[in-house]
Amino acid sequence: MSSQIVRIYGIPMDLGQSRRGVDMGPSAIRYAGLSDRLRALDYLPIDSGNLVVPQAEQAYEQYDSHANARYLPQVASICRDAYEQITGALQPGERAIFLGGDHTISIGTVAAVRQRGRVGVLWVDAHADMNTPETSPSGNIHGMSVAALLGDGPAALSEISGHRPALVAEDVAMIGLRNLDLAERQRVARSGMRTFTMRDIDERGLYTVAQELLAGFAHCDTLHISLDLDSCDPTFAPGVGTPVPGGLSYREAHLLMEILADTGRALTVDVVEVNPVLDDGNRTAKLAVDLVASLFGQRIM
Ligand SMILES: [Mn+2]
Repeated sequence: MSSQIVRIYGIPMDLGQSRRGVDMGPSAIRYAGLSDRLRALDYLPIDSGNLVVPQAEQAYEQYDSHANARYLPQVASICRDAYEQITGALQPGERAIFLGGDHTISIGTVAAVRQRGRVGVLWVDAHADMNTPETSPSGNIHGMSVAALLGDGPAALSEISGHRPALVAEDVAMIGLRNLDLAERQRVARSGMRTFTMRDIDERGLYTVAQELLAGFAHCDTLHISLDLDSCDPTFAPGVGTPVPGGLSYREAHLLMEILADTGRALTVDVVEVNPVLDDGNRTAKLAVDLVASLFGQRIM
């Protein structure tokens, strides 16, 4: 029996936020043994290398300080490249892993996987990434990704796939939330999307919350997991740009991935915001590899 293909794409984007080093995320995750782990699970990894992303120093020439969307033309262009490369290569039913880079990459990757049918998107994150340039306190686009996918904010971001919105609120859920701006809370509430905060997990437990979130994806063909490592507690995932205390425990994060794996429908995943410059001995990248292994079927027994 031939092994199932897993395509790997690195998108070393660091223009969507202000901490340097997240562009080294794809290398850190590869060094942590991603392909070997996939082979051990009997997959055939096919690594397409990294997309070309300009260094921030190069991109600074086109920096528009008035738009409150830092590096908007460059971020949009890279997301479009990612969208085109992924839609051109990914075959129906194939699995894929998209290595960030910051969470702006998902504007391209989610738009691409949404071409494969009704794909539910689970946003695993401490933050909602639901700002627009009008509401963002920082102008960092990594905090605008979901808003863009839902059709809000600059057209350069929201129309990557040629049709807007790339994603509808019924097809997305968020888990791990614990740090939202006021305007984001209002936008989340208006959108009607399903959210599962850390308080929900504290009160009802990860298992119950995971069953609820899966029930909400019953109408979807397959699932895409957008895994921001800042969803995990910074005590064991320190290598992220915007750590927030009180995150998913080690076992909660793995249990979520294991429950998603059991569905057999979680085919694609973003692994974003791993920053080896801020990390402690590459442990956040190693955690990322462990979580992907659980998502793709590694079991305790
Ligand atoms: Mn995020």
